[in-house]
Amino acid sequence: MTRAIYPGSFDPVTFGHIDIIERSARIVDELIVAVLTNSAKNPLFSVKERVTMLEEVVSHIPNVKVKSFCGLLVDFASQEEANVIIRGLRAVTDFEYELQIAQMNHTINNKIETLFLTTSLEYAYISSTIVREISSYGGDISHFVPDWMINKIYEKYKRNE
Ligand code: COD
Repeated sequence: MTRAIYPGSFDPVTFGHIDIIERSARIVDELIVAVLTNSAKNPLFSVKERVTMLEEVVSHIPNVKVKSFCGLLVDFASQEEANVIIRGLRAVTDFEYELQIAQMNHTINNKIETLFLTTSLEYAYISSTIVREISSYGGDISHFVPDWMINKIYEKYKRNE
């Protein structure tokens, strides 16, 4: 049985992430989408909010669970008895960063492999950073996130005004 972890910040989850989740859930037996809690970034959504949004997003996929983790990713993977880490690749810039992390994780625990899925063309340009930037100016984010998330994102900026 293959159990995989798809880790990330997911602040917020986008169509790019959802595409990677749906495609990797078809490849592995069990997928755990894992939200990092010890991020240095100043997040827009709390970890609890991100987990709740992800749970909504994956509710139609039976072999996917959502969890949060702190500490090292490889330690969390071992704890969950997962031997695969899924990552999405958009561009060469992603590749350089991802290669370094994958090699480092494999050095720390050589039982864990990183599997890269290339982004679908229609989502290649989407990032959580771009969604936060555009929504902070009240711009249209309907091409990047599910409809039910749009007001939740705008609300965050209204509260911060
Ligand atoms: N299309 C395809 N893939 C996408 C898209 C898109 N449009 N957008 C994002 N993705 C992919 C990203 O490339 C990434 O693979 C994944 O989705 C999650 O992206 P983010 O931005 O939400 O999450 P990251 O990259 O900030 O997550 C970083 C981790 C939390 C995984 C990393 O910091 C980590 O493992 N930290 C734990 C501590 C640790 O073990 N450190 C050692 C490794 S740095």
